[in-house]
Amino acid sequence: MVTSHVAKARHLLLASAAMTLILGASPVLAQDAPPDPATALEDHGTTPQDQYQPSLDVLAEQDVTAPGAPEGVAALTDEQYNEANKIYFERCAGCHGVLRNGATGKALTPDLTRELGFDYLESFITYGSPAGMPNWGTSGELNEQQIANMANYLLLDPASPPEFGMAEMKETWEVKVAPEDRPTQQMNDWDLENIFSVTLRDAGQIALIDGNTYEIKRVVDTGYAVHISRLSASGRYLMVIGRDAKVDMIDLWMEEPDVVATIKVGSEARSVETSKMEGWEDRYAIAGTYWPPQYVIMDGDTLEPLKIVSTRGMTYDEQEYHPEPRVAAILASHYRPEFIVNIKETGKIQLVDYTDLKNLKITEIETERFLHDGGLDSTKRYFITAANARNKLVVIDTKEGKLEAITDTGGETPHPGRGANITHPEYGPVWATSHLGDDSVALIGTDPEGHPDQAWQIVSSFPALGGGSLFVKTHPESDHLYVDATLNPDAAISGSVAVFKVSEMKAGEDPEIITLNLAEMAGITGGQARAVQGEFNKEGTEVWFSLWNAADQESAIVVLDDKTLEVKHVIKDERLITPTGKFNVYNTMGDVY
Ligand code: DHE
Repeated sequence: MVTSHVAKARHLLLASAAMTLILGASPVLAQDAPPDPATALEDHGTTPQDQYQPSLDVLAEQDVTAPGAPEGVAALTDEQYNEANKIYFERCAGCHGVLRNGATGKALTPDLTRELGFDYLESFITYGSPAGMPNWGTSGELNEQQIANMANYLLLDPASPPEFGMAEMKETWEVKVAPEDRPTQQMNDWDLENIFSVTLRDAGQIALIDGNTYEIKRVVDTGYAVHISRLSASGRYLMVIGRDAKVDMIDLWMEEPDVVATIKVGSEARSVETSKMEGWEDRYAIAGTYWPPQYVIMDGDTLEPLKIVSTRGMTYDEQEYHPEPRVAAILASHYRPEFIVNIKETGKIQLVDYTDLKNLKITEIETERFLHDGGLDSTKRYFITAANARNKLVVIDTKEGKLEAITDTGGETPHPGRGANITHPEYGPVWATSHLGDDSVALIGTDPEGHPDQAWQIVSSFPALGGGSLFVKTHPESDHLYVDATLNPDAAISGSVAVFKVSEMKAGEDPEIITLNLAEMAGITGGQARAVQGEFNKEGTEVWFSLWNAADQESAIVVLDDKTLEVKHVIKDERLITPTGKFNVYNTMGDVY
């Protein structure tokens, strides 16, 4: 039951797979054809998914000593090595790995790079390759001297960033207000369940905004390039994680909600979550890191680190050792006292039973490589997550604790965020994802009992505004599915969202797109304000979008009436620097999406 749009996307996928084969894109750089300067720019101008690779900015700032140079390789001074190292972590490590062992990109260890030699590396960095390597030189992003320095750097041994064990964590751990000194009831008059925690990315802060009055109640300092917020099951504690792996726990019951405990759990991180199983509410928090590759379970009242688990190990398929499998999304199960942990490069999902940390039980499920983000279906029983570089959705039954399905989305690089649960008039309950690499939205059936023929099948795929989409959103009370196109290079598209009427969706037909140019509607003229990540208020009557502009340009949050699709309010404030993610307390604590 796949529409023609999926067939088209499949055709494109096959074509690109064939091209990859011809060019010999394997995990080893040596098998790539040398770049042809004449076609370089045309073939591989940077795509939205190329842009969306992790930038390990925190590791980039660490000072390292240049390693010795073997015979035939020029030595670099500490200054040159650090300059190259910074570029490597900011721009290359996301694909090629911290230790240069390869991830979605190829391995760049010295045994391979020395075979290729300086000239080859220099031209590869300059022109890139159609297999996905950006053209750093011809795009003007790096100058000749920087490229020569990078080619030389790749011939030397990789810098190995420090580990981060219990001693290092404890050194950074601080309980600012002990549990016994905290309020025993809510001390402010905020409507806590309708507060939005808004990421102010480049400011390293979050804004707490009242969902009823749109007032910025408070701005709280958090970690560097702050990433996401999650709520404890009771809704009292807000956990915020920065890319520097700093977790801040904010007590929303205080007269002036503020950080009551903080800890740094590594050098680079993206995810934090709390225990949500009945009887275990607010007991534990967990944070996963990109570096070192591990996760840590912490006390839910104080963030005291209790148990660190390394994710280093074998890939699920080839069963080869991977030294740095990053931790991507983490969710709390509502069916079992478990955390669901996506381990990216090895393609494994771990169900971590937190009832007995001394005798820790982990169910490890083989799935697919490059697991990234995902969310629960409307019953909260199934976890659906994207193995994004493999164009797949993986479905886990969190009640039975096992793999349910792996399905190709028919699009390129699915990126659902938490996804969106809608009830399709013909297919019943389905979950939606959009894609970074093309304009398609895919709906997967999620109702094995009511609609067994459609369960875990892509029942429909239709176009939205364009590639570069990051998030889809809906609410149980809404008849709309919203799809952004944040990383689309065209400003008219990246500033807009597509809206689809759920009740009018029909099998075999592309639904009508309603396009809302939010940047225009909010009156933002400077820069390129990108519409990103819709989030509903508690009642499901309004949807909020960030208009994410450069730090020195005006940004805003636009509030739409979900029924009329008209602007209800625009929040503009000089404190709203680079607003991105928004997390409504009620929806986030209950996984409502
Ligand atoms: Fe995110 C979720 C990783 C860049 C905004 N992002 C996630 C999750 C992961 C992740 C693993 C899932 C967390 C979870 O559910 O536990 N993000 C990464 C990256 O590796 C990447 C691609 C590059 C990097 O260097 O960090 C990246 N992310 C971004 C951005 O540039 C975004 C758009 C803006 C920002 O603030 O950084 C961004 N990511 C978000 C948001 C979520 C998220 C808003 C949570 C969505 C939700 O609805 O829950």
